[in-house]
Amino acid sequence: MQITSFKQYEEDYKKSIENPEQFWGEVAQNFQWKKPWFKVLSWNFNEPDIKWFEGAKLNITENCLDRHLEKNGDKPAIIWEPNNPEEESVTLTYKMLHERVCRFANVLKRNGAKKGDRICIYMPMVPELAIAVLACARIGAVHSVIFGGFSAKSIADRINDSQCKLVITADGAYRGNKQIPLKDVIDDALIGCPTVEKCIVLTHVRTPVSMLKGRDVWWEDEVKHVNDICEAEEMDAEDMLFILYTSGSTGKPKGVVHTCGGYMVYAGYTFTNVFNYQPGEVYFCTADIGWITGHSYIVYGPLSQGATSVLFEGIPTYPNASRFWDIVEKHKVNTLYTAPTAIRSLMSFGEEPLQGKDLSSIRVLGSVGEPINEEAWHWFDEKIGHGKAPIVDTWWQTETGGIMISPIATVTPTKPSYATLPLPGIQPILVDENGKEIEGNGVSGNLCIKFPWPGMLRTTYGDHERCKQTYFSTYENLYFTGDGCLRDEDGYYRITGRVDDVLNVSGHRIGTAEVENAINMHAGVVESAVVGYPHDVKGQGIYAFVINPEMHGEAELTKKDILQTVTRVIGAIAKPDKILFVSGLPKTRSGKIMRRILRKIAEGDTANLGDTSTLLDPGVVEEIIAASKALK
Ligand code: 7RM
Repeated sequence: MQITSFKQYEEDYKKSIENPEQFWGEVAQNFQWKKPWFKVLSWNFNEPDIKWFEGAKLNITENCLDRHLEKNGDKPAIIWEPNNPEEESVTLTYKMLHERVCRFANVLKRNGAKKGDRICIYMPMVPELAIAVLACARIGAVHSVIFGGFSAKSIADRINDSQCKLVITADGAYRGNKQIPLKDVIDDALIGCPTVEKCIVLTHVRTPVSMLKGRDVWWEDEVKHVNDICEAEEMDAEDMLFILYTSGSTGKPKGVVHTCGGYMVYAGYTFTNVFNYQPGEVYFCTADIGWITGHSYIVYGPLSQGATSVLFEGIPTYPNASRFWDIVEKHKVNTLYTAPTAIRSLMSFGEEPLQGKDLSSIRVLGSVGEPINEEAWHWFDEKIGHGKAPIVDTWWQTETGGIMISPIATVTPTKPSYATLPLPGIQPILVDENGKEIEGNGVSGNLCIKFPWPGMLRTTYGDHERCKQTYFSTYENLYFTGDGCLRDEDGYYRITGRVDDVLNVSGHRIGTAEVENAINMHAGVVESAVVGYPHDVKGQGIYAFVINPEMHGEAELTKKDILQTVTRVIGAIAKPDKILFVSGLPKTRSGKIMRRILRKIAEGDTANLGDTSTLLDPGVVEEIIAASKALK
């Protein structure tokens, strides 16, 4: 199933469009099924109702573990690199990982988990996180991984939305020179989570934690009570595999649902092709498993292909800005898959951190999460790839399950800042505001997908209508991505960024409405409006316009109070970079905030505000401009 020439890409692409069922049926033969499907695809984008590999039975962990044991049991599956470089790294072979997943799966059963139950995972980037994820899949429980940067309130909202029965966490996490008290945060969250019966706690930093009798148990104790034999639960191709919460343009994050069969096929197929993975190579994706990139391209994609996946606990700048390069040298990394924000941050340290580092193992480079600017692309290409490693700029989303538009390493000619061409099976189209298709090349519009692919979301948990409204109602019969895009003269795609009220801050997806709601929860705040602005390292920064709140002490203190509130309500990742106190917001006569104007002001482009004649009080704009210029 690996594409090795551009001609083959073109042929496969053509075939995937002319006969999608045959194409994906053949791809799916490369996986292990307990029972075959009777229909490859049935679909309806209006409902939406999408089924892939109907009737088929499988367990994704048999594809990620069992099937590799005979030939590759002693091959490394996961290489764990700890936060502290002085500590030993840990290698888990496929045999070891299989054993630990089975054992922990039995722990889950022992604690009352069954097929279909939802389990929340809130853990540091340690091997046990991958083990917990796979153990859920082993018994057919649905995992909902929550990134370690989210607050207790965010966790509680997610746990309650999907009614999780179990939580898996650790005492704490290391992040650079900081420690995060994960169990404390979970304890706060669980005060408001009546569905949670048990909490399994891994010892990692060994900080003191409260352990509630009857609810909390230690991971290390539990694994002593069970053996390591656990037959994989037989799952229907369309049974739920996991839920992953993601931000949209409305206030509340949505639980994106992925199912077993299609997701497995898509994650595995895209992994092996996009990165041109070769047996024996070491692959390093720097994402966190708390995001979709970690799900698909640290855990399921690589392991389904028998690859060696590096799992890194720390951050790019700890103990210094050489860390990634030290890891590359130490583990002889062949593929490095990271985010533009990390590249830009490391660029800012200059070349000194690269001195003496052996990066000669690198064969393929990847970028994900946000548009990559040309400067960062060239730096990555020259300084890291030494002009010899193709860069795959991979465009995709939590909702798409896997990479959609991207070069295929060693096959597709690349172009700086272009995601280039759709992968086989993907039918992108550009539309105008009215949903009319924009044909031809040298055009731009809103990016939609007009045909299903196996890895696409099936619903949003507990609210199918919301899935329909968000993705399938903007344009009839199309999946709407929320991204703007241009297609150049060569038919190459370049993603230009979100066209809705979703921000991309350091590759993290954050809804402006979510941040506004959090700010508005601060006592004394009446109203606020949040927009994004260009930020050198983060891609986008968060700019909050807040109507003069009641102050206690200096304005600067009140700003800090507001940041604290946002940290409590969402998490530190959603803290505004700039807060401007204003006496009013630019509103239309019907009371709608004109974000377009605020965006211009946040960008510092106040000369071209466009039409302001529909504003209720145009005077307020002058005041905001003056105040914004005074803000550093
Ligand atoms: C994988 C991931 C999705 C949003 C998406 C885009 C942006 C992601 C790229 C990109 C330009 C890329 N999932 N995005 N990859 N923009 N080029 N290669 O990031 O659900 O967290 O975010 O991220 O706006 O809609 S996500």
